[in-house]
Amino acid sequence: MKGCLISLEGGEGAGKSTAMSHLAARIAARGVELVQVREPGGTETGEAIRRLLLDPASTGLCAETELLLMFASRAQLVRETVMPAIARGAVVLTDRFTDASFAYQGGGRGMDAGRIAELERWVCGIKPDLSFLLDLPVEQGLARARGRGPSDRIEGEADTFFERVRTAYRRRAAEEPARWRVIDASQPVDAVLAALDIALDAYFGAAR
Ligand code: Z5A
Repeated sequence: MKGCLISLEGGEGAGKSTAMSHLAARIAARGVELVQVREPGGTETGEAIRRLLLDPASTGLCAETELLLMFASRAQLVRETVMPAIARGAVVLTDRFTDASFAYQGGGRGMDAGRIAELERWVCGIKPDLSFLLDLPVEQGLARARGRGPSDRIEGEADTFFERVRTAYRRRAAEEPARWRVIDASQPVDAVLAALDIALDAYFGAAR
């Protein structure tokens, strides 16, 4: 099988942590090389950028700086890890990718989508082959996420910010239905994982 990039996206409290572990186990069980990464982060440089981005003490970051730091982390990850792994035939599973910039910085912060698309072409150069969107009402997701402990800098945003993030994610999924699988993340965990299995099996079945 050819190497590929699979991304997992969703708003706050969507259940990405559980879904990531499950997807990783299912992919590895197919006997392929699995490379698991996260954004922002995933490299030494990227993890340093992540700390800066998520630290609630980073109060003065303007939207442009936030966007460029997301792409700085991504540039490093793509060159250091993602491209080499795909080239040797691995499946790369990432916890968020460029769609998160369209959703959070584009939808949430109101930054121009055309500018983000330019960065995507220039800095990144690749798109996921398959993207999962764990979708659920913002209120339900925030109730789950806020039960987890102190918020990071972005989690501390207002509910209206996360409504815009959700709208942007859903719009992207509707615009590219061949790439996206939208999963109803308001369901019990078992039902979410079963829906992921069906979509993943169908993808690998078709790619074989
Ligand atoms: N960001 C950005 O702005 N721009 C970008 O380009 C990129 C990222 C790449 C990264 O934070 C932040 O960076 C993120 C977007 C922004 N901002 N925020 N806010 P992160 O990676 O540390 O965190 P996260 O991505 O927001 O979420 P997470 O912690 O990895 O996962 P989650 O989906 O929010 O939730 P969870 O921890 O998996 O689950 C939350 C709780 O719900 C937990 O107690 C679970 O047990 C429970 N849960 C999970 N599933 C269920 C179901 N089905 N039913 C009931 N309860 C459940």
